[in-house]
Amino acid sequence: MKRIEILRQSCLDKGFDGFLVANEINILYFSGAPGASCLLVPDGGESILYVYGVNYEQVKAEAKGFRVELVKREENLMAKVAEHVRALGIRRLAFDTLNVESYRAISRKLRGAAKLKPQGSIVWSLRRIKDMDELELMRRAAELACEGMKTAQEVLRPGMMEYEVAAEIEYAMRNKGSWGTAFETIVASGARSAYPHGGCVDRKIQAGDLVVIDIGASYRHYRSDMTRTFVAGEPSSKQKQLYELVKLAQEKAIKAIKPGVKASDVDAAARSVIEKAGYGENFVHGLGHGVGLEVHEPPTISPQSMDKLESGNVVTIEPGIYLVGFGGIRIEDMVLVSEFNAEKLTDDFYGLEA
Ligand SMILES: [Mn+2]
Repeated sequence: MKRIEILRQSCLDKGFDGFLVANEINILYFSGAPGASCLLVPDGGESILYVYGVNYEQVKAEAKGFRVELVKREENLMAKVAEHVRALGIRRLAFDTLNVESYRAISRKLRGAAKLKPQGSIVWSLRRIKDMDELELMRRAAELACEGMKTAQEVLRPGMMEYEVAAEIEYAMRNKGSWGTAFETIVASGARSAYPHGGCVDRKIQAGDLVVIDIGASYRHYRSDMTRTFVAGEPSSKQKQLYELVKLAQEKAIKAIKPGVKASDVDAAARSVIEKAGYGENFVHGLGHGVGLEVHEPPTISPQSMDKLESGNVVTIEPGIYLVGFGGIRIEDMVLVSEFNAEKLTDDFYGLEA
């Protein structure tokens, strides 16, 4: 399997002869199947997936090209892994993340046979660059979010409850093939739209309300993330003016994207537009984040970010302005950083008026 081979090469380059993958999303990334509890990748030969009984048959059916080890209820997972590390002669074992308990358990069982070192960045250097297979799934997840958003625009009207709008969105995404939502759907209306994580409650949407809708689909474990802001009814001139400002900030940021650019510079491209208009204090979050198997993953696009954008990154660009008591406006698209430009994976449509 290609990803495993890249991991092996990265290990070799850094002087490791084995990698223990313990984070469940990382295991999914390498094995293609959810449900295993650990993945041991030696420098040659078969990689081993460790699976408890509850997921054993599913992993055996879905993960191709692995040795699948059943972990029995009375067995200790880390003791079993340590036994194999010793048997395979692994001396320098890198790992992604282990909780304190697991780290202590495996160290105790290894009794010095192998040195353990955290190297989560090796996995992230792979996961942040999406391969062709991943991009296909991410495009699909993005399309499904667009389907949900189109539905939101069609159904939204004063008098609806926030949860009713969410139900229509989720039904539409599911009905088109989404495996689930990428996260809890946000439909935040009126003054609640000023809360970036306003969720979705039993509030009746009023005429003239700003409604921030932040949704994501999931397709074959890949996620999408997209936000639009609507007004139920006629938008006011202040609502329109703020909307145009956020839209301009997003456009400036997307134009600033190219391989090698500092993520903090992309953030600044959007933030400066909002600051100049006097709303700098009201843009209360970073500009964006990577998306993939998780809805928030590296790279991070914020003023403090040390990341650089690279070809193959999929990131969100989501400026916002939030005025307590008045409401909020956010526009979020998923963007693929490619060799020459930034490609939007979510549809290029805007809908202030519902
Ligand atoms: Mn987001």
